Amino acid sequence: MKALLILGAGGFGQMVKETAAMIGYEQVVFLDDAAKGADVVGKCCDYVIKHQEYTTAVAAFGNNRTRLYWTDKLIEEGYEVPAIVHPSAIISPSAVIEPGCFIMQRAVVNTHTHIERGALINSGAVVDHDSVVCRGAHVCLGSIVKANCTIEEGKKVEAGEVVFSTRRKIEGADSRSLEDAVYAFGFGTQCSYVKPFGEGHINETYAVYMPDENGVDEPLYVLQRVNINVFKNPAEVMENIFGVTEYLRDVIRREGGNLDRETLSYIKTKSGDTYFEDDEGQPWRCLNYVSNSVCYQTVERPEQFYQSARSFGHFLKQLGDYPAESLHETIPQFHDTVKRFHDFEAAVKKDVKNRGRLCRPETEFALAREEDCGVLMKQLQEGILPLRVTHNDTKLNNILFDADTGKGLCIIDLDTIMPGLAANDFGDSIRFGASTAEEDEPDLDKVHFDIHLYELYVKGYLEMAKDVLTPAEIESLPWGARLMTLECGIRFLTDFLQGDVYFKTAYPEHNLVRARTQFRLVKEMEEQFEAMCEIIKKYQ
Ligand code: GN1
Ligand code: MG
Repeated sequence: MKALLILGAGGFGQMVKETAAMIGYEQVVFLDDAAKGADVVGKCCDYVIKHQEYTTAVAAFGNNRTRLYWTDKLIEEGYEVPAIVHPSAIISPSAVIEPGCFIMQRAVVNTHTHIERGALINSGAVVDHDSVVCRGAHVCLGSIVKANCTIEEGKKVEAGEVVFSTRRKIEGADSRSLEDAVYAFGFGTQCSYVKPFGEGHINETYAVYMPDENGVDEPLYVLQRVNINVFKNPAEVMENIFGVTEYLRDVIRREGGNLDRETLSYIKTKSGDTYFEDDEGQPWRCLNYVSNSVCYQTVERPEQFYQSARSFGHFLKQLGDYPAESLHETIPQFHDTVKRFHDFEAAVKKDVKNRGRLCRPETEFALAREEDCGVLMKQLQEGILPLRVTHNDTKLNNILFDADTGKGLCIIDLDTIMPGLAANDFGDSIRFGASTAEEDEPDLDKVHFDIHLYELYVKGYLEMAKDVLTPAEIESLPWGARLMTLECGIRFLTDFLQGDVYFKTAYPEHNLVRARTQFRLVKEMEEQFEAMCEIIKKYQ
């Protein structure tokens, strides 16, 4: 006969007795120091001697400390101490229920919860997923313990009370905004730490580390605070990005490619928004970290540059049929070189920081090239060049390479995807990658335009994009290189004059140093322009 010895014959003990009968105990008796009755077979201290008669016992006291004390005594004595679960309670198969617990009528114990020994989940209470109810705690009638909570040992959650999870401190999340963002995207419980990541000049980027199946911390997501000085309408930026990346997924699926690695994949907040706005009104977004990939600041091996050309050419092709008119212009007139020139002129005139005197030769260099600035804009206005879906920031460091194969893998930094000129995307790649030095190399003797790298890029780019581009577009490519480099130099110099309000800088002349490298490249491209055009013809 299945028998149960219950310590405590008070009101709660009686509830446990009824429940025990419902779950198959044929004989139920009590030990109690005060209560009398036919089913009270002794005092609590008789539990040792009663072990000869009964093998199974529980401690059913409403008082938390007493219940836990006697539960431990029974376990120590060698009793089998079951958890008593009412048949109407709903327990997730993944929940862990330790010995000596009581889960009463219509309680709900949800996924991945842990109910430690001697805890009591009373009638109608809910313990939501991933919560822990520690030893001897009592979750009272009709109360709610929300997801990811910990109810401390011996604590009582009052009837009808609602418990919200408290946050744990996340290493590396030094600002409130970053911590809020980690929680907004639902990483609060699993995140091990966050760490600054990437080399962009505009946004603030962090990698989010979490344990993998083996418990080793790996970067799994990327969190980015979008710079609203630059991107005034983050909702539109994100609409573009979701539209394009989801479209690319379909293209990659059709191509038989790897959906997780060949395009970025963005994640919505827990409330389903494309980005999270922190208390300061700053937008945060989240994307998948592309594993086993590398990013280069300069061309280390020519092959890399060739691969990047193929990737950007391929990107243009993949988005060939994307409805360009559905894209928002996230930064109006972004590569309108004529407008950039006028902004520069205005900055020279105002000279708000009195820095004009520090950059006379550079200013002269730019002012002498007003006419050049209009070359491609004019062809666009005349309908000679078409608008396409372009990336508009095709630096080498906006591509991830596969760490094993060295092949171009994934185009990143999609904030400026807008309708634009193919020549500008081509040109921006040349500006950054066909240089022998980094964008901010202070020693100009090291900065040269490398026409061999240029040729390699032309080859790779046209291999992929030749059939899509019109003859006029192909012919416009060398101008794209000159003008994107000139434009970028003008932008750096403008920002220098305005007091470094746009690009992130590490020291006061940083933008001036950057402008100088760009103008050095422009000068060398001008000197070799004929050869640049000949190379295009060779691969056309
Ligand atoms: C900026 O964010 P990042 O570093 O990839 C800039 C580009 C410039 C580039 C110069 C939105 O790109 O236009 O060419 O710096 N992006 C924006 O390195 O202005
Ligand atoms: Mg970037």
